[in-house]
Amino acid sequence: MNKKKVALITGATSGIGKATAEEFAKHGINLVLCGRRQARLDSIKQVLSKQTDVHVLNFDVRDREKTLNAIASLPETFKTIDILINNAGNAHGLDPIQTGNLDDWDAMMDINVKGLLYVSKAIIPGMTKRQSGHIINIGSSAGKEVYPKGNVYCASKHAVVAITEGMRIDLNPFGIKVTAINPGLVETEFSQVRFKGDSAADTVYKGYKALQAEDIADVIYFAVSRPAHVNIADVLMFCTAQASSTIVKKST
Ligand code: NDP
Ligand code: 8X3
Repeated sequence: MNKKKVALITGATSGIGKATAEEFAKHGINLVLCGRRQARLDSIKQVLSKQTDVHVLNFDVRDREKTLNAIASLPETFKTIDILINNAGNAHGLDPIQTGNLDDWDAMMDINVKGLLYVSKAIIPGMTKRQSGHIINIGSSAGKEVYPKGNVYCASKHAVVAITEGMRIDLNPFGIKVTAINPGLVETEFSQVRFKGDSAADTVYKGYKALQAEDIADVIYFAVSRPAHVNIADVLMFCTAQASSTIVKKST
């Protein structure tokens, strides 16, 4: 019998990460779920443990030591990470560069870029040693094009796309698959975080049907369930109403 795979998902407490955990659980993939909101980690674990084995880790990906220590602390049964979903991240603010907020800039570069690197640093040595594994980085359409006021968020996601390509090149000798999934507008808590609870968040997904977190989870599962010789390298996903970062067909 094939051993069950283990996936580590960052940002599993909401949105795309949570939906991916649910999709993986349905397919019997064991889960290491990461995030900062312990109550959510606990309740998701309680539900998904009915379908698969679940371990939770609470750490802020900005904290290098805590990130490395949390992953090093994994119990033996969860230590072999076959699939890494680097998903934790957000936009903070939507401002022209000339009035952008330094704390927002730090948050986006520290979480979306450096946090992804810290988590990867902790996981990759096991994959290179075993000469197998699959890393999926959640980029964005914002990693493919820049839109007004997107400046630093777009930079962070362009960095994710570049890091993904770099990983695919450097990890090629080890037979490790590396994938970037780049969604456009997805209806999650993303805009509540970006607009810090401001009512501006309420209008982002109005007047059209945005992608849902489950749509991204479907594609992530598709990527991880391909045969050994197939790597889905890079996916750009939009809802039907969206043609680019700035063109969205909305009802009036
Ligand atoms: P959500 O806000 O719903 O989820 C973000 C997740 O990231 C949460 O689980 C949150 O968990 C975690 N997270 C945020 N900051 C940190 C941190 N410092 N340390 C650890 N975990 C953190 O948004 P989405 O699901 O939409 O976003 C997931 C990914 O998808 C992000 O990388 C985002 O950039 C990307 N994306 C989103 C799109 C969208 O339109 N929604 C489109 C394209 C890409 P907790 O707060 O518990 O730590
Ligand atoms: C999230 C999509 O268009 O809000 O990465 O930047 S967008």
